[in-house]
Amino acid sequence: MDRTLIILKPDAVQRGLMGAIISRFEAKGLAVMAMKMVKLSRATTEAHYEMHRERPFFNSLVNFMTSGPVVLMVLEGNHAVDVSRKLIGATAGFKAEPGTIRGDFGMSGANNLIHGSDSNESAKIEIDRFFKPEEFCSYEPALRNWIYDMSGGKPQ
Ligand code: IDP
Ligand code: MG
Repeated sequence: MDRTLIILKPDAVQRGLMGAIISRFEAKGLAVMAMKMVKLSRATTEAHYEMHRERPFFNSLVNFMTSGPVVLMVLEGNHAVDVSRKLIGATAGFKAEPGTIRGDFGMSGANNLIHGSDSNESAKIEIDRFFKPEEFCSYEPALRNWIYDMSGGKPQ
């Protein structure tokens, strides 16, 4: 199964949207394998958004991401990265399609509620950045055999 790193940003926490957002991933069939609420340090946030360092919004992005608690989650499922990015929607709330998380809950291109890894490679780096191995709960999600056809040994 594939994994992705999700961050519920400070606006999602402050606006009371944690439950509504997490519900969408659960209902879709992605399994929560690790989750915690933390306040990010500037250093960790800068590393996470290093590819945007030269962009004009970099400083305000780091200020925003460190302005309050966030919720970090690791989601697991077949094609977890692509499926999550589709549920999340386009970067700016005013452009994101209705039905997506950003399209339904936000207006802003900066305060856009949620981060999701954009490839399997970045998911691995981001999961290792934010979670220690012992923070994962080892369990077999009970609904897996109903969410997927597992008769061939791998999810279909
Ligand atoms: P993504 O989160 O959809 O992958 P990226 O382009 O990787 O979008 O940008 C990272 C984050 O930086 C966005 O989620 C958003 O919070 C912020 N951001 C992106 N573009 C802008 C902008 O034009 N103005 C202000 N903030 C932006
Ligand atoms: Mg991105």
